[in-house]
Amino acid sequence: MSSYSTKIDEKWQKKWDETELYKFDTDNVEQKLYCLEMFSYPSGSNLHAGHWYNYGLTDSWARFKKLKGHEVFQPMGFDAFGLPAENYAIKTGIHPKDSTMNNIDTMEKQLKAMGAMFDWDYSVVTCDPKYYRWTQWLFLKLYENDLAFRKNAQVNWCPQCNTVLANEQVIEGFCERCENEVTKKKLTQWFFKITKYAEELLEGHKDIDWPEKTKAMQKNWIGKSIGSEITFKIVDKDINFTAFTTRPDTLFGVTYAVLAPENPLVDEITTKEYREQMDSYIEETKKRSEIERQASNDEKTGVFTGSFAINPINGEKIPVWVADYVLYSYGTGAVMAVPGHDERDFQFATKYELPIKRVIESSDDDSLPFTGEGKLVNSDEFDGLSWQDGKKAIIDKLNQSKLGKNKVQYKLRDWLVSRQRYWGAPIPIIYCDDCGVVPVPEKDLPVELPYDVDFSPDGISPLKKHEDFINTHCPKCGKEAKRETDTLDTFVDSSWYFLRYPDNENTEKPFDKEWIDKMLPVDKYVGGPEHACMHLLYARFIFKALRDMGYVSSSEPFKSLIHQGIILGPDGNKMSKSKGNVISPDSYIEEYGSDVFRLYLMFGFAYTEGGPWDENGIKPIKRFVDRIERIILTYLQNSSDSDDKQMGKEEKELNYLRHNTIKSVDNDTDKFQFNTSIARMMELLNGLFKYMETDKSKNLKLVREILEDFVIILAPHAPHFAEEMWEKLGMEYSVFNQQFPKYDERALVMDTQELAVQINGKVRGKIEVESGSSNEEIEKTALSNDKISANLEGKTVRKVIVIKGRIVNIVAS
Ligand code: ANZ
Ligand code: ZN
Repeated sequence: MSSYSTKIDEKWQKKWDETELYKFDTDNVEQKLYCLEMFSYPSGSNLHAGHWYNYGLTDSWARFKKLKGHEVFQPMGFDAFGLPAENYAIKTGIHPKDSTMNNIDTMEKQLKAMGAMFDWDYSVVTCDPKYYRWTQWLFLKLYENDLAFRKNAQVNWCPQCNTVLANEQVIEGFCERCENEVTKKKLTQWFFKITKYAEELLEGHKDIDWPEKTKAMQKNWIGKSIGSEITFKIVDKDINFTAFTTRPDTLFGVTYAVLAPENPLVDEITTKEYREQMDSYIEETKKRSEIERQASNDEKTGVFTGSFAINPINGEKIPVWVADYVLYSYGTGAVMAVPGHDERDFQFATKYELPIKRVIESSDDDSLPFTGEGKLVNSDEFDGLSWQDGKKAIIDKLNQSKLGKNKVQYKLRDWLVSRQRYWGAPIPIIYCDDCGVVPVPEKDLPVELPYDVDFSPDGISPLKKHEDFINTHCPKCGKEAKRETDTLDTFVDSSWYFLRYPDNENTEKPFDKEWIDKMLPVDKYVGGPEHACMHLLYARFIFKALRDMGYVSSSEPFKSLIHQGIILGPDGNKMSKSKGNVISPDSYIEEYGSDVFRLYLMFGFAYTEGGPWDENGIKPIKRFVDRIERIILTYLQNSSDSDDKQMGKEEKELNYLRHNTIKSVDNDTDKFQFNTSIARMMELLNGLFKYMETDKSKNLKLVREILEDFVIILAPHAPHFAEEMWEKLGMEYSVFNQQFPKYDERALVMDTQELAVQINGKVRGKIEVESGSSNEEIEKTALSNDKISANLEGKTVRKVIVIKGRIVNIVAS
C-alpha cells in the first residue's frame, strides 16, 4: 500500500496555493499558452464524473504544457445567468441570485479540490454586474454598428418556459431546455446580424485546427447554396414575386409556382373564389412545425390561389398555388415548381394533377422525377447544353431583362437574442415617445437587474411588473420613458467571456486591446460537441464583429478545439438523475485520492470518445500508483549496492525503454491520448521492476535518472502524487518547475536483428535479438517466444541449430 491519499492532495494544494505556483506571469506573456475549458453552469448538484473528465484531464494537458516551458493561462468561471435558476425560483421562492451565488461557492470549492491549475484571480461570473456591464456594452456596440436590430418576426415560442427561443435552441421542434413542443408567435424581438458574417464563418474554417465533424456541422448549419433568383409576373396584376432556385436550367420545366402560406402576397393574389378555402388552409398550416412541413414523406397539401404567373423564359402561363412544403423563412418564400426533376414538386403535381414535363435528358433513366445530371431538352434554343452550361445561359438571358440573377443563399438566420425572462442581462435600451428607440449611454451602464421582483408564474416577465425598473427618463430629451424589459440570451454572455478572463478587473473597458492581442487567440479550447452550432458559432461571429469594430486584431478566437467524449453510466446510458445512474466521484476520491480517480479517467477511456463507466478499472490504477511508490522505496533502500559505470545489455534495454516512454508520453499527452501515455508509463515501471529484481549489481545512477524522469512525466497525470514522490526522491519543490525530459534519439537506436525461426524446416515465427548475442542467448529467445513455444507444445526439442544473422532451426518430435 502506498502512502497516497486525500491527505496528500490537501498537503500539495495548500503548498501550491501558498507558493502561488500557478500564478500567470504577465511578464512572460511571449510564452503564453491559453488553455480554455467551456465554463460551467452553476447548477445545484455536485461535480460529476463528466466535469472531472472535462476539467481534470484538460488540466493534465495544461500541466504538460507547463512542463514543456509554456506560460500557461488556464482560467475558470461561471456561466451564471439562465433559465434553470429562474425556474427554480418559481418553484421554491429562492431568489436566482442567492441560489446561483450559493452554487458557485460550492462548485468553486469542488473545483479547487480537483487540484487543477486554475488561476482564480482571473475568474468571471456572468451574472455579476461587473461582468454584464460589458455584455451590455457589447450590445450597444453592435447596435451602433447595425449589427443589433429589432424586427417583428415569426419566432419560436416555448409555452412552458414562457419565452422565445433562438432557432439553435429548438431541437427537432422541441425546446432544448424543457423538451416541450415549441410553437410560433409573431413578436418584435432583438436580433444580432450573424448572417452578415455567413461567408466568413465558412471561410475561416480553413485557418483553424478543429474536428472536421464540427466544421461540417457549422457548414451545414450555415447552409450555403449557390443558385439564382428568378422573377415571375402575376397575370393581369402589377405584382411580381421572386423564386430562389438552385436549378435555373430546369426553367422550361416549371409547370406551376408555390408561395409559402405566410407569404404576404398570398392575400393579394388569392381570388374571391378560393378565399375561404385559402383562409382555412392557412389556419391549418399554423399548427405544423417546419420540421413536419419539410419531411419528405409528409403528404403534400395546398390550395390554388386562382391567379397565374408568367414564366419569364417562354411567356407560359402557370398557376400559382400555396403549399406548406414551401417555407417562408428560406430563400424568398416562393418556389418555381419543376415536378419533372424535383421530388417534392413531383408528389404535389401528382396529387393535384398538374402537368409534369421533362427538360433534362438522361441516357439510362427515363422515369420521372429525374434529379440527376444531363443535357437540356424541350428547352428551345438551350437544347443540347449540359445542365451546368444551361444554368449559365438561361440566367444570362434573363439578366438582360432583369428577371434573373445569380444569388447565394444561406440557411443561417439572424440570432434572436431577446428573452422574456428575468435572470439575464437587461438589454440596455430605452423607449421614448418622442425619440423612439434610445440606447442607454455607456456611462450609465450597467443597467442593473433589480433584486426585489415577483416570481409568480403568470406568463409576464418579472421585469415587466417592476415599476421602478421600467420607468426612467429619456437620455436624449429627458422626458419620462420606459426601459426595455427583455433580457439577453445567455449565449450572449458566453460569446465573449474568453476575452474578459485575461483582463477581468478592468473597470475602464471590457478589455485592453493591446493586452488581449497578446493573450488571444485561445490556443486550446475544450468542450462538448453539442455547442457546434450555438456557442462556437456565436463566439466566432462576435469575435469577427469586434475585429471589424477595432477591438481585437485577429479573426478566429479558438485556434484549436477538441471535444471530450461522454462518460456514460455503468448501464451504458447517458448519466441522468432521473435514471439514477449518475457516477459521483466523491466516494472514489475519498477512498483512493483524486489522482487515482484522474488516472482512471485517463486510462479507462479514449478522451474524445468516452464510454460506459466500469469501476473495475480503478483497482489496477490504484496498484499502478502503489507500485510507483514501491519502486522508489526499493531504490532508496538499495543505494549502496551500485556499479554506476555499468552499461551492459540490461542497462541499454532499460535506457531504451526510458527514452521510448518519454517520447511516447510527450507525443500522446500532447494529443490528449492519455490512455496510451499511461500504458507506456506502466511498461517503463515494469522494466524498472525487472531490472531492480535481478541479483547482480545494478547501475543505480541510471535508475535514479530514470526515476526522476518518470516522476516528471507522470506529474501532469497525477499531480499531487508526483509532487509527493518528487519530495521522496529528495528533490527540490516543485516538480512543476522542471522541464519535461528530452528523449535521446541515440538511445532509441537499438542494434537488433531479426531472425526467422523454423521448426522442422517450416518457418513458424520471428525473433528479435541484439546483434552480437551469443548462440545460447539466441536459442533462449527463440524457445521462449510465445508463438514458437505454442508450436512446440507436446513435442520434445531434439536439437537447435543457430545460423547467425539468418535463421534458427529447431528439430523437435
Ligand atoms: C426549382 C428546382 C428544380 C429546384 C429542381 C430543385 C430541383 P437548397 O439546396 O436547400 O438551397 N426552395 C427554394 N426556396 C424554398 C423554400 N422557401 N421552401 C422550400 N423549398 C424551397 O434548395 C433550393 C431548392 O429548394 C430550390 O431549387 C427550390 O426548388 C427549393 F429540379 O427550384 B428548386
Ligand atoms: Zn426622448
